[in-house]
Amino acid sequence: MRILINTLAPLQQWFLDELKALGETAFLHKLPAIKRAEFLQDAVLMVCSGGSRADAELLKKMPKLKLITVYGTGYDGIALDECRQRGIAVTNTPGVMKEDVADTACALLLNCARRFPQAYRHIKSGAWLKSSFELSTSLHGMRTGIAGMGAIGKEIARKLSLGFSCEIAYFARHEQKDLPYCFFNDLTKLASWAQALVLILPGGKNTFHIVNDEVLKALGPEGLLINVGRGSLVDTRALIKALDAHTIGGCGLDVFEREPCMPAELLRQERALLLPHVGSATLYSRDAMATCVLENIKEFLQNGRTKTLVPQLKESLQQ
Ligand code: 8YV
Repeated sequence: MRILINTLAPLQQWFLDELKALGETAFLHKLPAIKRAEFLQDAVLMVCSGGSRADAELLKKMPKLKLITVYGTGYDGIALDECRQRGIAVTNTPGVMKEDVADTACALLLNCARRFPQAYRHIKSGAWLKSSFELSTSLHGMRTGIAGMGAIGKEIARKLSLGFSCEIAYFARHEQKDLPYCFFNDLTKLASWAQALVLILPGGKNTFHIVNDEVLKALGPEGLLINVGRGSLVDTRALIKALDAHTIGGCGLDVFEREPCMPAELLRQERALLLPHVGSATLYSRDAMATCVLENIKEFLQNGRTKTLVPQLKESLQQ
């Protein structure tokens, strides 16, 4: 059996060994042109990562494909309509990375509010010999809006409310009545209320550039924007304009529109704290994700079912 590995993300060796024990594996980006068409023709399984693209054009070259397992939470790069039409199962790894991604969001927010990276540079540059570092903003008690209230969004809310006594409100497709937080069905209104806006919405056409000039203006000149969801959620040009004009207080970003590339204006922006998509990049989370991928593959091979089928395919695949 042939397994296509469609990711640039570093995979643990034990994970790769387990995949190799299941069949012949090949990385899409390493396949030589002479072998590519044949391998795609034969591949039955595909392992993707959260940021992988598996569009209809690629899937049409894979007539034997039966299962796509995503080594990650997001699957906005997968052509679900094509999968639904052909009965291709798609699984992801929901919830297994929630603690680490939530910790990343909290760390970005704490560092942006208290300006610890700038304070560190103040020492390193010798400036502390001449002056004290400026006063910053407390995270404690901060009005924090969370856009996206899935497993990770809930974990962010829990950590910020319990750990930093933040006042939490949220924006999502639907209100979740069991949550102890105020619900906003309008992101701009949430941004107006909030001192900080944390993004953990899924990517895709429905959320593309959902944070635009209007939302950034509503967040305001002291407002902080944190993004640990998808780079596509934010209109990057609008964000750069707001940072340069000081119409937003700062941002902490772990995801970007065209990873690993990004605009030079963002790189040199003193009030932008940037991380290279490391939210789930821990041994704990990545081992849990790999285990979930393998459980789905083995379950599928044994009885044609999966453990974590994405919700959009549950009806068509009747699982
Ligand atoms: C992935 C991500 O872990 O889970 C997601 O959707 O974007 C990341 O946290 C990364 O893409 C590796 O697969």
